[in-house]
Amino acid sequence: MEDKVVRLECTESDIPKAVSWGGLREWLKLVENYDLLKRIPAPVDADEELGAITYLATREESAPALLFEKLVGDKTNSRILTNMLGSSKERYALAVGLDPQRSTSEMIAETRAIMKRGIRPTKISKEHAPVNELVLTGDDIDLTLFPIPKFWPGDGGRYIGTGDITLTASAESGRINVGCYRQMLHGPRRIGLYCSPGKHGLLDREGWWSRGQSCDVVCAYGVDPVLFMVAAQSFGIDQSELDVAGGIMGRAVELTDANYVGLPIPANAEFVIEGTLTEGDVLPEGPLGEFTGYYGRERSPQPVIEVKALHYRRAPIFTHALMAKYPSCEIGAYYAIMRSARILDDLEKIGVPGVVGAYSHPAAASGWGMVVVSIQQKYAGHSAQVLSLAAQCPAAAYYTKWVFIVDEDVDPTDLNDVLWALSTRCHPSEDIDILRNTWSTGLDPSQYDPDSRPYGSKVLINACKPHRYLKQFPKPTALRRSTYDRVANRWSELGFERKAPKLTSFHKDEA
Ligand SMILES: Cc1cc2nc3c(=O)[nH]c(=O)nc-3n(C[C@H](O)[C@H](O)[C@H](O)COP(=O)(O)O)c2cc1C
Ligand SMILES: [Mn+2]
Repeated sequence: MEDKVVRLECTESDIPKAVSWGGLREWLKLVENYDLLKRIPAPVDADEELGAITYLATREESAPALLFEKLVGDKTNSRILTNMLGSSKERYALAVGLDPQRSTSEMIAETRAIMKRGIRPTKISKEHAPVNELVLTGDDIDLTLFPIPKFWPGDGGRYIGTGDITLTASAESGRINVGCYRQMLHGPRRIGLYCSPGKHGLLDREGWWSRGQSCDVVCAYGVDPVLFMVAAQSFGIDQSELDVAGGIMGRAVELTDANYVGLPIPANAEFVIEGTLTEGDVLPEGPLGEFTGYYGRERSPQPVIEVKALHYRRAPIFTHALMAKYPSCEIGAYYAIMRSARILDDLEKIGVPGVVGAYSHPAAASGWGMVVVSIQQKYAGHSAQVLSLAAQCPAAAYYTKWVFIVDEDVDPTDLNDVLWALSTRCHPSEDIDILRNTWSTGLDPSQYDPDSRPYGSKVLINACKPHRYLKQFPKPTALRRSTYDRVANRWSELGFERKAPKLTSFHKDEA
């Protein structure tokens, strides 16, 4: 059973100075040592079969990362990694250097600390960059030779970019952005790039286009888990995800000079392209099976990357992210932990007191659908205040439909606990409010017609004990501390294999 201690703070000694691994291949060895990687040597077709195997193997939460070592018809010795992080909080912990045994709440507290560090990237010489093992330019490049998957039967094509990172620079400030945007392969040197409105990669390219210039891009399709995680997480428009990744790892991201574009390339990546986006150069793109468990937006014209240079390692490992219902979605445990950490940061910044924990469960459309916040109630109206603030704070506002507030004795990361609070402390006729026309996405299928989809709505559910009856509210059944200590000490004598579960609250007289 999971340790349920709820911790808001963590000490310096809880967080690592730097991660122990140096690149994707070393990280794979690390997770293999923990029995969290499965190699698949049998030949697998990248056309739907790879997607099907990934989906079936990840229908349970404990599924390992999957390294496909042989792809049907492939002559490039490429390998494909799926479910790199998925629903595994252990693999998340091993990526960011935390103890994989920690509870989800503890990981959220520790994630807050490492996400604040920020370390700028460093440059290494081209000769020392592993990604330069093989370099091709111009007509020598043919991306169609590599095994590029089509995941779902209704996907609009083969997607080279799903578990990718995409670098662009701001034409004004030079800030380098790292985003994860899907990329459909059109031909040997042509890749479609889909960025939603407001995403930094889109704003960057429009900045170049408005000056009459093409926009340089660098994309990597075999990346370490930290670069992938920060690329898929939104940070401030002026913030470089490269600095955030360095801070999380406790050491600088290593970059090297490109051959063609005015951007650096990640020196330890497996497979990197340099290219340019020119205004007006578009081709039909999409759809792609999405994190919602549905196909996303309709096929539409999207900008095309003209590929100028290719850098890769021998037997490159492509990282690919299956988008599917939980627990098969690549955006799983890591995203839930990071999003929850950022919600707690936002609430702390606002200055509201008494916040204890928060969690966006990944089964709720990759953590976007639902947020639970726990507080220690300090005054009348406190729970309603935090509930509203949580619903609209920057880290939680997008998409979220279900916002719950619970007392501090309820662990937001434990759905059983949350359902207990909902079923015993919430009085629906008093405790439910609805916000309308809120920030959402065209990918939410719940509104038909699709034109009204970007407008969402949110239910605010107060599952705290009613403040005016806090003193009289029925006491939850809880063990006497002295009895707990006595039986916990005899746990193995009683024939149980593990330690007795930790408890955080006890019978009132002795609390
Ligand atoms: C596997 C995966 C695929 C994604 N695909 C897209 C996409 O095609 N277009 C998009 O705009 N965002 C996509 N996202 C979400 C962005 O990566 C995310 O919003 C990120 O914050 C973008 O970086 P930015 O904030 O620097 O723009 C995807 C995320 C993941 C994990
Ligand atoms: Mn960004």
